[in-house]
Amino acid sequence: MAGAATQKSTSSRGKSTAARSTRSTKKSTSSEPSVEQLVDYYRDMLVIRRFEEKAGQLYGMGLIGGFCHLYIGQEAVVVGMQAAIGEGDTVVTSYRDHGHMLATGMEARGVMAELTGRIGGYSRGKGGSMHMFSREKNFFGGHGIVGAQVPIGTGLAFNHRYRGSDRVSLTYMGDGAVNQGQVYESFNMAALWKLPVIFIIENNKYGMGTSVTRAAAGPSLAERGHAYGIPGEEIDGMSVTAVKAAGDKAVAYCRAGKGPYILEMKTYRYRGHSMSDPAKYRSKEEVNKMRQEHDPIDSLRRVLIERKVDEETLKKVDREVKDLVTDAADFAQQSPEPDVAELWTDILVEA
Ligand SMILES: Cc1ncc(C[n+]2csc(CCOP(=O)(O)OP(=O)(O)O)c2C)c(N)n1
Ligand SMILES: [Mg+2]
Repeated sequence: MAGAATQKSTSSRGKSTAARSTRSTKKSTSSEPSVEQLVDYYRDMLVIRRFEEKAGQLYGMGLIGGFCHLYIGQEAVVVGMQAAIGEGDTVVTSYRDHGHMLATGMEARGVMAELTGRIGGYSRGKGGSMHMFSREKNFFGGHGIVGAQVPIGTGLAFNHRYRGSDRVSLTYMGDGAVNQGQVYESFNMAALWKLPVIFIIENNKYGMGTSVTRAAAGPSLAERGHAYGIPGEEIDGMSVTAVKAAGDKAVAYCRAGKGPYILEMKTYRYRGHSMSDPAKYRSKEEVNKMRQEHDPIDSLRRVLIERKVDEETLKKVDREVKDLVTDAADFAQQSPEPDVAELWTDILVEA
């Protein structure tokens, strides 16, 4: 994903700009990130932030229909975790999935065109915000049923183990999803068979309008695997470097054949649950305090300046990201809607 904005793509979805795939092909190392890597993380988080802001605008203009769950505020989680994995590792998540797709290197054009229901989208305009996939980037969705992706991620880990590879499955879920029964069936099987799956709980403090403190028993979601012998850790999910370090450790554990790992990422979503959210369950002050004191992008920008990255370099990144997102939005609006005949395609695969 690094260097995204300056690369050229030759796929049908993004012929000119949006190939954002170098990150997923890079071998990650467990050492401290270099300044160059930190700039990559900054860029990658900014791509997600600006993409989501644009998606919010297009939704407001009536160009996106149906559900649309923005990831603004949570960017450090996917960017840090993606930096900890390599070629062939798989990713699956819920409906709050735009950031995950961009982080795996899927093209901004194809994601935005899917949001707007156009033929240039990853599901040819038929899946929308919650239902996109990329075998090429090992992204397995995009799932609207809360918790349903967790058995799928466990199955992907089973596949890695069955084929004798050392690949890992990143399986993301929310703080609300972690109360689902199927999550514990998955924990049991994953621990029993020592499957290489990292269960990443994105604790953004709310499941729709319900605070995690009103919905979840027990002291910590990270400890939810305790009964199965699955190690778990609470991580500062607003710090990309903390996420990367935790990801490195969990990936090494899984690759060594020791079984699953749980990472509870303490994070926060700035926008509503979806686009229609009265936001009566939390105060503006709470949101503003998070943005001002813990924003993952602003904090990394400060670190970069301390590390002597000059303002001009960062401004250049900002401009490149803006151009990438503008290009994606233009592409999405120019791409035609799917033909009616498309209703009969992609329904059944005969193997
Ligand atoms: C099985 C099921 N129950 C309820 C819903 C409705 N629903 C959609 S999102 C959501 C909240 C989930 O919250 P969380 O897991 O914390 O994820 P977040 O939205 O915060 O990313 C609910 C209850 C659903 N989609 N599926
Ligand atoms: Mg939540």
